Amino acid sequence: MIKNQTKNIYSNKHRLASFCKQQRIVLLGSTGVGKTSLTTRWCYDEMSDQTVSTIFADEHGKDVRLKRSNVSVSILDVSAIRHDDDDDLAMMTEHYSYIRKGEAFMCVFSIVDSNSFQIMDKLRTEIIRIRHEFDYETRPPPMILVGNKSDLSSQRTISKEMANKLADQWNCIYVETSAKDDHNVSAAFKTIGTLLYKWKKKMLKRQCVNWKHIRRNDCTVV
Ligand SMILES: Nc1nc2c(ncn2[C@@H]2O[C@H](COP(=O)(O)OP(=O)(O)OP(=O)(O)O)[C@@H](O)[C@H]2O)c(=O)[nH]1
Ligand SMILES: [Mg+2]
Repeated sequence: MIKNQTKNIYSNKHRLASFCKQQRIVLLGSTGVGKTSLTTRWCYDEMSDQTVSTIFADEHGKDVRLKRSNVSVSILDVSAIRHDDDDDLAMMTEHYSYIRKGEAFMCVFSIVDSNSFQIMDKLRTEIIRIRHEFDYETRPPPMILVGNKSDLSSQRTISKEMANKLADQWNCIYVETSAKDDHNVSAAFKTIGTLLYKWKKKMLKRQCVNWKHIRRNDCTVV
């Protein structure tokens, strides 16, 4: 029986190790901020000038090297989150399920669209609330703030200072990107991927401490 328990412990350990090598990153934000463009730029080095709003969500994948490991990243490019007349988030049922599916989040706004920036704080609060309801995790999930369309900086309405201030309040990183010029796009995905990788490793470590405890208890029984 003890042999079986030890076997289970090792197979769980193996499962969790592979769990670290699979990631699901979700992009969220208002319409037209460039969520799809960032995704296609990073995954396929392509970007379209046409505006075609995403319906529900599209999933894309890419294999990357992170922290000397091969990691398979799945990206969920989600349809726009709208705000209602009272400036609250008007989220659809699907958005809740995408947030439950996600492990790390890129909150994207456009530096030339103040409204898209205005919803960021409410969006983060919702993500944390939904994740907490889903898995009782008290820590906020890995998240970064992304200001896209940096190539249009002459028309910017959101300054770097404003965005950095919000990121400081969230205790997270702010990255300014341009899907059009391929500026900082890889950096943004690498940043969120690394955060998630470390986050999962920490989780794995916590789990290992529990296993050691179980194993010690097994020995006492013997
Ligand atoms: N100048 C500039 N335009 C961009 C950039 N990224 C996206 N766009 C343009 O902005 C428009 C909207 O881009 P999308 O990627 O479709 O935006 P989205 O956030 O996916 O929009 P929804 O699917 O409606 O939520 C398109 O016309 C893009 O060509 C950028 O970095 N710079
Ligand atoms: Mg889209």
